[in-house]
Amino acid sequence: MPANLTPQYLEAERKYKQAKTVEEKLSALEGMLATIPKHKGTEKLQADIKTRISRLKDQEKKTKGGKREDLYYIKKEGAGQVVIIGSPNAGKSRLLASLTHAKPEVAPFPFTTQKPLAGMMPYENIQIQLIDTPPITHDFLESGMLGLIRNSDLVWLVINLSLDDPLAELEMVKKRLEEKKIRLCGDEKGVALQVGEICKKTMILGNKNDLENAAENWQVIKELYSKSFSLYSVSAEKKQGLEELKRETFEKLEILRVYTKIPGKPLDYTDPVILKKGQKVLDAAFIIHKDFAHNLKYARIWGKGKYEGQMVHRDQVLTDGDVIEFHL
Ligand SMILES: Nc1nc2c(ncn2[C@@H]2O[C@H](COP(=O)(O)OP(=O)(O)OP(=O)(O)O)[C@@H](O)[C@H]2O)c(=O)[nH]1
Ligand SMILES: [Mg+2]
Repeated sequence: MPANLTPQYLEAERKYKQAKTVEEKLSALEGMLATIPKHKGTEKLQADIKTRISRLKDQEKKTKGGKREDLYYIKKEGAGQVVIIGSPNAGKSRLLASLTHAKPEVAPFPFTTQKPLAGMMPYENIQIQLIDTPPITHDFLESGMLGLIRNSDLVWLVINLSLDDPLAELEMVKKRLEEKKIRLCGDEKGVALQVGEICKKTMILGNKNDLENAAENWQVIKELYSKSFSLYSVSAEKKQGLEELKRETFEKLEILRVYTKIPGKPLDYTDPVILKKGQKVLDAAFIIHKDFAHNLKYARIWGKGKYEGQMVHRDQVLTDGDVIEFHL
């Protein structure tokens, strides 16, 4: 039977032939495996690729002693950390490039991204950290991805709406993570989890909404998922829907921005203290300095639903935009 190899496969094979490092070779082989037509005529070739992958992985372990995992530890910066995940070619890297100053490689073939890359997305007067990642497929899920996702504050699951069956990709990614005890959760309360399983707050992004098929595919995904998840249709390329995406991401992160004022000193609106919804006056004082918190007598607050300069206790719950003046 003829193999009928696709241009995507041939492109991945070309990358493999040019690859110099183990990392590049592995990534190219994963690309070949993801794009090879799956039928009897290619079975031998598929097995051969899998063998080469496992040999290279062994070699990598021996020479690096697991260092690859370290690439996946990214220190949190800014007001929250969002990990961008999805299947190959979904537009994850384009999204990072459109929303931050980072310069990821973007290309029309799968497995372009080989390791995570962070960028800072400005939103009003704060910055939110976005992390672009290598793709997830049936055969490929870097182990470092699991820690990265677990440790993040929010996940964007990016789906390529121009595919014939984007729903299958969405479900594949969810399932692959569920096998590793990470449940991508939407807005539903009280999700029943398995022992050891964690729930990670997720927004589903239908990308490439500028292309054909997108509207129809989006309708199908909406019908099935809009009850349980927050869904956003965007075009990373044409920069459509990105403002709303930023606003909703801020909401999902459940962040509070408060401005602290020291009596007699001017107020600075450019550098808010970042807290989580539900946090109190005392938590804001702690962030400034622990001595501040210990010596705090009371505070005055300006903000929504309060009198101007209202006197409050240390356990007063804060609202986004509050100004606090500490009295020690
Ligand atoms: N028309 C259109 N093309 C897009 C859009 N977003 C990304 N692309 C194109 O889709 C291709 C893949 O984009 P990438 O950002 O590299 O995809 P990725 O998800 O990072 O892919 P991997 O790194 O392989 O996982 C590129 O040719 C992009 O220019 C979009 O919103 N609309
Ligand atoms: Mg990429």
